[in-house]
Amino acid sequence: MSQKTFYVTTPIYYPSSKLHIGHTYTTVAADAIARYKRVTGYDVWFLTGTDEHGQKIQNAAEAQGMAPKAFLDNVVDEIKDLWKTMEISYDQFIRTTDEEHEKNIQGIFMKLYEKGDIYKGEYEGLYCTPCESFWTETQLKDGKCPDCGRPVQKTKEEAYFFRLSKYQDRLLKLFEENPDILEPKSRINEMVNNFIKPGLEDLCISRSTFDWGIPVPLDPKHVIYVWLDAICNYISALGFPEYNLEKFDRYWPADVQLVGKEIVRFHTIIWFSILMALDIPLPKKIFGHGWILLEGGKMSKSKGNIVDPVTLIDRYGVDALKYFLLREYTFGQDGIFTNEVLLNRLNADLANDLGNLVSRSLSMVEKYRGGVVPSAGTKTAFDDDLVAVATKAHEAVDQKMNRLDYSGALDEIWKVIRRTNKYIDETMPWALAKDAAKAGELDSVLYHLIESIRLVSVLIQPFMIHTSRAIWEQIQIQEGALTAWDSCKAFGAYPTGTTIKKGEALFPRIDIAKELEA
Ligand code: ME8
Repeated sequence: MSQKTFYVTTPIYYPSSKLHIGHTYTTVAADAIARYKRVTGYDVWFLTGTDEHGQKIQNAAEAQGMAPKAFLDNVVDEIKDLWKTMEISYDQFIRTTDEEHEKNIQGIFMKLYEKGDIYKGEYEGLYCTPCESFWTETQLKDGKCPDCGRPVQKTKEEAYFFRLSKYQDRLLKLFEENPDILEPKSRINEMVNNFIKPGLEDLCISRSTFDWGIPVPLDPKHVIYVWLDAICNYISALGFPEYNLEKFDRYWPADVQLVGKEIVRFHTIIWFSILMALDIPLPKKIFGHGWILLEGGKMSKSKGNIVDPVTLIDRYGVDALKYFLLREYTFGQDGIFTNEVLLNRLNADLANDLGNLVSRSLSMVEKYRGGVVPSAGTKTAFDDDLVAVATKAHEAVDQKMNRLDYSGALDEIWKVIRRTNKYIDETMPWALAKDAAKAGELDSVLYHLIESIRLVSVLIQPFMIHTSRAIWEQIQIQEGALTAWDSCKAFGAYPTGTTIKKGEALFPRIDIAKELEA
């Protein structure tokens, strides 16, 4: 039987400057689902990349006095370094300046043109460069771009258009018949009522007042509109329509495409219409997650109020940042970032719950059994409940992950961690150690602690692979059967007689008052 496939994508980010934690949020979420699907047996393709054409990038390069490509190479290297530091397990990093992508986009343009879905006309309207979006007078909010609130420029130029209006009825029908295609569901109403029902206008898909883009085939004084170029990356990366259709056939349609809520419009109305025009299947799901906001509003590079992931990683570690992003915020909703929220979450869940569990359990194995994990010995009154909680977690995690409820999935794992900590309080191994008659019970407690820790280390691997590996090193197991996802379904696989190797604290406690002063 051929292996099940899973294709997940992130938006391709603008490398106009450094990325902030908003971008890391989407990428960390994509990484977690990709890792989760891999450990549960799927052949995964995880695509990310950079959106490198358009006026905004050209302006950013000019502001630095650099040629666009040289400017981009530097920023893209930084982005790749960031993903490497964060152990982002992408399978492909697409740059829209890749030669293969440029050829594929021209191929897509020609297919749409030959179908009669592209025509030449004149564009007169308003343009928001930071969003690379076209607007009409009536769509503006207080005379400014309705998405970002910044000024728009009047543009008038000969241009090519895509017959978006032709797809209006099919889009309405699609959302009616297939509501699972866009989540959260509230975004469907927004698309239908705010954009589709009021009437879709044909989309301008070329620009001729600057030249940093992919030339329109047959008419190279025009460049292809950056959103058409960018949105098609998800199929061009798979080789559509020019190269390697084997890869396209294998992974398309995408299982889930993660995007921030502000670009759902592009990823449904425009993206779906283009796919309909190309006669290829639509992705199974677009998930438009919420924004991470600062107290003063949305993070934005131009406002300067960005939170730098590198600073957070340097101070607290990669897994702390990943955990925080996925645990703190409900994926479909907005949430506010503050240092207090971050530090309290790290101390409570990572230093206290997980870090302490590992460190005190391993200390007790060292102290009471010379570092050798005993076999389970004499059952205590609390063993059965611990085993029940620990072994049923994976099912709940599966359910939540399949709904992209990251926070819920982590909460299920933390139930095991908290239950295990409670087990220490209940069994009081320090008291058992004082009574020679209780040696069998102490053995049981120590074994149950280490086995519970193993289960937790397996369950957290989609989210915090670095920590999983650190735990595997400390409890001395190799990646393989003992770290396999299915090994969480039962208790007792940890090999007795193993000598553990206690290491440094996984998550040192943060002195919050001192940290906030710094
Ligand atoms: O829009 N909270 O690129 P971009 C949550 N190139 N997510 C955030 C965020 C925040 N505060 N800020 C950014 C573009 N993001 C286009 C995409 S795709 C064909 C082209 C994340 O660099 C979120 O995923 O502006 C958002 O949609 C994306 O970064 C925007 O990145």
